[in-house]
Amino acid sequence: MIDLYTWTTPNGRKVSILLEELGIDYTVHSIDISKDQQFAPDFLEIAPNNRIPAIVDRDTGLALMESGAIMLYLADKHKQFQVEGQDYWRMMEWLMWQMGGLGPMLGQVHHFVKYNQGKSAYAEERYSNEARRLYKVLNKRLEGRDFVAGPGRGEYTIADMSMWPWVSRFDWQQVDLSDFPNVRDWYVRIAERPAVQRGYQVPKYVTDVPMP
Ligand SMILES: N[C@@H](CCC(=O)N[C@@H](CS)C(=O)NCC(=O)O)C(=O)O
Repeated sequence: MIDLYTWTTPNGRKVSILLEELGIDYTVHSIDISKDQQFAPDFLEIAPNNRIPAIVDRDTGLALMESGAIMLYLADKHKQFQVEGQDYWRMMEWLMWQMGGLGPMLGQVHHFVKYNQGKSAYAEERYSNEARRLYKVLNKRLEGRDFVAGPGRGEYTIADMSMWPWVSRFDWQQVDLSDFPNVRDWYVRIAERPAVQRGYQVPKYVTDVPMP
């Protein structure tokens, strides 16, 4: 049994989507980051960086923070949604690309373009340009592929699951997915999965899954 500590954000949804895809039992604990619940001492015991998501694996007692580490742990434990050999490292490469690039940069777009528009033209331009550059890179990777890693046209892995919730906020980013047709097709392919539809609504319903 997994305890999932999460909120209605892209980093949280990565893990709830994976847990739904795995079809395993888990208990959801809401950490409302708008009410500073991420700073509660009992949560800090599990997640010392005061950010969601975090998990506790009750089978082993292991507590983990950082969505990338959590996804790697769960995929390895259940031997699913990962690929093997050299493809494993390609999957890791794109997972790390998301952790260090796509997620943090789109997060800045949300701050400066959605929530604080007009405060800094420099930041709006910088992060919007960077977002478009990253979308272009992903679009190129998905040329002739269904998923970012794996043999042939690729297999659905945790690398895709890590990126998808960030792309789901394309309207916040003022990104028109028709400018990136391979990303749009990939996004819709994943959005239509029942587990993704369920995982998106954890820990509570906010909106339907956005469709381009
Ligand atoms: N690198 C971390 C980032 C986690 C993160 O930034 N979480 C945000 C929500 S998406 C958060 O908890 N923010 C709380 C805060 O800023 O205090 C991960 O991938 O898990």
